[in-house]
Amino acid sequence: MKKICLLIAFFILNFAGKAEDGYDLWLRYHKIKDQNLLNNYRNSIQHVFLSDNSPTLQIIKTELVKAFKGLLEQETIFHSKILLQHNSFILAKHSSIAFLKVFSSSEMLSIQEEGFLLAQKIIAGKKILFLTAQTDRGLLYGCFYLLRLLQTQQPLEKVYHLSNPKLRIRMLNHWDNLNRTVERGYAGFSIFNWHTLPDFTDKRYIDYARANASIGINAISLTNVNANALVLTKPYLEKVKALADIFRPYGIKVFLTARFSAPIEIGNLTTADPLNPSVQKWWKDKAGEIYQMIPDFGGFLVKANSEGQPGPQNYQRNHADGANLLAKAVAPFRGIIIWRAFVYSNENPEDRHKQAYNEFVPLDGKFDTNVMVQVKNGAIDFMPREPFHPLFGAMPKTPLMMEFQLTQEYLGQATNLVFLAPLFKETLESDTYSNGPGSTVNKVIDGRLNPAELTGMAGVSNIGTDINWCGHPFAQANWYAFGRLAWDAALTSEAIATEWLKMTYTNDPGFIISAKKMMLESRDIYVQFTNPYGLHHIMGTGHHYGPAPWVNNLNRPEWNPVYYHKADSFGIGFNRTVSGSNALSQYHPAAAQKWQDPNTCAEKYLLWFHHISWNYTMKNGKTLWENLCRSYYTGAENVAKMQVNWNKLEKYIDEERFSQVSQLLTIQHKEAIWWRNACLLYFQTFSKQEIPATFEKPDKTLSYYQNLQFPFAPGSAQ
Ligand code: GCW
Repeated sequence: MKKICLLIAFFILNFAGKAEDGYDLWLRYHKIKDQNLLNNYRNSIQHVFLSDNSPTLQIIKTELVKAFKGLLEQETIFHSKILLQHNSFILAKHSSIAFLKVFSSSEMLSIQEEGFLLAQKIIAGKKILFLTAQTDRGLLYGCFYLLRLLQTQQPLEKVYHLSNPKLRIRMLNHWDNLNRTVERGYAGFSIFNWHTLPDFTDKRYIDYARANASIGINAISLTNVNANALVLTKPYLEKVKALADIFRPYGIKVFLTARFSAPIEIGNLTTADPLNPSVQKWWKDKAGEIYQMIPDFGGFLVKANSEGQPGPQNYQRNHADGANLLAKAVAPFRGIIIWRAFVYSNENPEDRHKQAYNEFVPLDGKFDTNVMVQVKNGAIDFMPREPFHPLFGAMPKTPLMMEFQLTQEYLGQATNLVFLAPLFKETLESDTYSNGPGSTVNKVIDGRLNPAELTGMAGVSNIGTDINWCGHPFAQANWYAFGRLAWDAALTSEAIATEWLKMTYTNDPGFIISAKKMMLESRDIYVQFTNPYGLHHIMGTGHHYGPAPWVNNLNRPEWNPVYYHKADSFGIGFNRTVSGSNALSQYHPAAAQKWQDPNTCAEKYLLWFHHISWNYTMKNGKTLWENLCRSYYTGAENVAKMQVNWNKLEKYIDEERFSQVSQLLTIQHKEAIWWRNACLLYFQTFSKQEIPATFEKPDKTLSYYQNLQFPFAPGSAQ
């Protein structure tokens, strides 16, 4: 009995209150175990100078108290005067420490509005760690940078880090509806509780803002781009104001999605024609009303004339007319308009790949200066692998904002472990050749090629009410990676994975090496068992869950998977060369040239640009059919290997998150086999070739897979 009581006491002491449900994201402040490092940190930063005279500085103070208590198990001694007689940590805007003359004016000038400088200096034999910035926001970002150093156990000795974000707008786009469903959301309901706002402040709003600030995200669009005009009415604007007030001290601006027909729906007008003076006045008045409530309101994000959304083309006007209408309304308040280039029309028989370019390139130079055009990373739709969108590099007079998707609509949703940093990097590092070799997509968006006042990157959020925010524990890494890359796209996927793993799980190298390998390979593995060699858009209808390459009965041709893979008795793939849709002609000739010949085209894009015979000999000497089979089987085997490797990591981390990932990998493995069997059995009806005998035969029939139904799969559009 005594023994049992002791055991229970031991359990309570050690584990009580330490449930690892993932809620803390990467902001976990668990005690540092390395004693030397711990002593060193304790000694360096126990004394802190910080004047908490603004809401942001108070947030910094609260964060430091929490972090130092957790990481160092040490109370922080705050000082209201700068004391140089202790080792200490001084956080101050440059204007308040300039008299110390520790930094040169050129150093200070190189810190931009949101940047910071963290540097250790020895003054009179004492180690003084300075964090300085031009703004409180800069200090907040610097504070999270310092905490990251501690969490990832980096030395503070001689630290010198001057950092400025490379993009001005680093934004999450929520596709959250007012009824709290989330379009393409796989992590529960919307975290924005419109019913209890504005009077009830959910703690989640604060934790959400903290998490965003910790990775430099400074803008949020709260609502779905398939917009509901109601959010622009007074009662909803009061709720939006409540959120904006919470987010402001975290450096976050709020944007809303504007439904183009709002003047009709909530304004009693009979038209939304952008050239109509009453419509113009309506938007001006609406902007005035919003800015009176939310003086730093960011502006509007707009999806127009796309997938049934209203827009200027309903009135025979173009996208620039539409964007400029709104731009003029918010311009007096320094607001901006983010106008999406994701457009395609069912009346247009042209390859969907080409439609955005055709509509937008002629408008280059016609947008007001406070308009950005937001372009998805690829021309189709956030596919597991896409070549970069031909609009990048083709609109030199228009600031283009990158749109990535964090929510894994086409990448296994929340049941698959897929780390997206390699996908983001692949696009950002692609060469558009627009201004000669080396004109990467990244240089297009960060204004290095054509200087732009407005620069930005948006990520479609993967956040919901699930206790761990993102559904899959590793999906948090995609939110994290997005913020880090929006701040600095030069970071490597490996560096980001390492940081995230250390902060989220443990610094133990035994865990890091293996888990990192798994993350870095995961996107390629996903491509192998779903969309090899440039196949795309062959997923299930509506919910986009699982494979359905056979679907051919949807109203719009370009919604059908058969439109994209074009499998027939000859072969498979979409011919986008000059003998086909010629989408290749939209790329700079130097970029197009790399892809136009199937014999030299990178095999990862082969079926994206070419219709290829089943018997075509690929680089490894095997036929396309054999390689397709090999890819689907290898992909599924690789998921099995991920399972084995993950199971070896049990000893390093908490049972709760270990088991969640382990169970999800089991689902992922089943899904990989499903994709493999369904796709190969279906494509086999065209190739008329056997799956090589070395591979186990699918244990179900094609019709079994074709009959699977998922009426309640999450995330479907409403
Ligand atoms: O990927 C598609 C999604 C739609 C989405 C659309 C878009 C918000 O399936 O759900 O609508 O893209 O980006 O507008």
